[in-house]
Amino acid sequence: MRVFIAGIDGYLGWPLAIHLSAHGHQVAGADLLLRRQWVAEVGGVSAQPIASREERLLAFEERFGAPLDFRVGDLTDYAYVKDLFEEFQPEAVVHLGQMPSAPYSMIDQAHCVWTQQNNVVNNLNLLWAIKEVVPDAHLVKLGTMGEYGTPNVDIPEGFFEVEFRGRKDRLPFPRQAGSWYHQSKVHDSHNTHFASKIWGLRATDIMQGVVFGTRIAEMGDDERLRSRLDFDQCFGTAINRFCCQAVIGHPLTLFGKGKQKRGFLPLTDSVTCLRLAVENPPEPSEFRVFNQFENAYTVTELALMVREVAAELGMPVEIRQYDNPRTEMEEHYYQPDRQHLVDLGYQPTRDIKAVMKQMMLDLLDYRDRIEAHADVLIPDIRWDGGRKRSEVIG
Ligand code: USQ
Repeated sequence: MRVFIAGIDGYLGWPLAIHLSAHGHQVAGADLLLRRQWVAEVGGVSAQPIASREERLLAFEERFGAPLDFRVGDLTDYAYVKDLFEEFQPEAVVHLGQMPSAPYSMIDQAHCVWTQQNNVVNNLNLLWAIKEVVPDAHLVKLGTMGEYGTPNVDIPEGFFEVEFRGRKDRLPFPRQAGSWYHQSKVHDSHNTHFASKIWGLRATDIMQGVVFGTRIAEMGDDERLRSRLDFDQCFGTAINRFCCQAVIGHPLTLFGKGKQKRGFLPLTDSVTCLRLAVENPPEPSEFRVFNQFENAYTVTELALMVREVAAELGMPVEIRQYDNPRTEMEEHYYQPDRQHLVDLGYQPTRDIKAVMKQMMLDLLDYRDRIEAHADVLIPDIRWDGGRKRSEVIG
């Protein structure tokens, strides 16, 4: 299948390009390489060094025997997107090309507005380009489990049956996002649903949990094919940060009580699920929602697992509570469904400690790099728009 990846240079986009190519799909993609800039802007660095675009393309061609069509360009420029689609004629479009960090979107007015402008506009451009150029193509849109927030009831996959004043309907499940970034994804869900209704578009909205991992099997041992792995307060997510902290003996940073519960999944599960969505398109006019995660864990459960695996590798590490820079519930009910992908053949990786072990073994080679940037491990971006470094509270 001809698959276009918007955001092909990112944490998910690059591994997905490799995974889809290894499964015989013809891949093309675009990226403005902004992730590299954002991480530098917040003082971070990828723990495992990532190759330049040119080196990645060389390594890709050596591995797959054919070049990868990876362009540098801005998805908020509609003429650019339309031209690309006219040339490539995608059958599926996977949209991963957005600003993905909650803290980054909370820095100040400029970062909030930029995040929403970039994310909402580029999704609208992809929707319009599909409508005008390849109306039968399927949009696989990366959203987030964070769109739902943490309601005190079970979370279905996008829709639920409601009975109100004696009448029944199937309605979108409420979205109660927790950051300006997560809100941008809520706007995208609404816009994508609307486009699918009025234009008959095929769309899958992926509510993905927090991804972790340093590699997928198809990367082999070629370091130029490796994914990035961030650990700063904006682009480093919980398990990735904990593994980086463990290898340098820095305390694992639980925010607040540490009883926040989220869905998590290994990088390899993420690319597998995206491929399953691509290979099993919905009908025209169908807007379907997949909740995509391996399992739900509290951050304390994850920190305990990371500590246990680190100890097995001879690296003792403490777990500490820091005052929470975010406004979020620190203890709550959390029971999301996750059936649609399983129905398509998703078999979740069960041994996530084995993934953590692989991550720490990979990261051990880059201890010095992580240590040299250790100050980015303590958050200071506050949800009230201020800046204050978190302190140890327990
Ligand atoms: N947390 C800690 N310690 C840390 C880092 C995070 O306790 O050092 C806590 C946070 O307070 C939060 C939870 O872990 O309660 C998850 O935070 P995160 O930074 O791992 O992930 P989040 O900000 O929610 O965002 C990430 C990705 C985003 C994606 C989202 C999926 O950056 O692109 O949409 O995960 S989800 O969380 O399901 O919304």
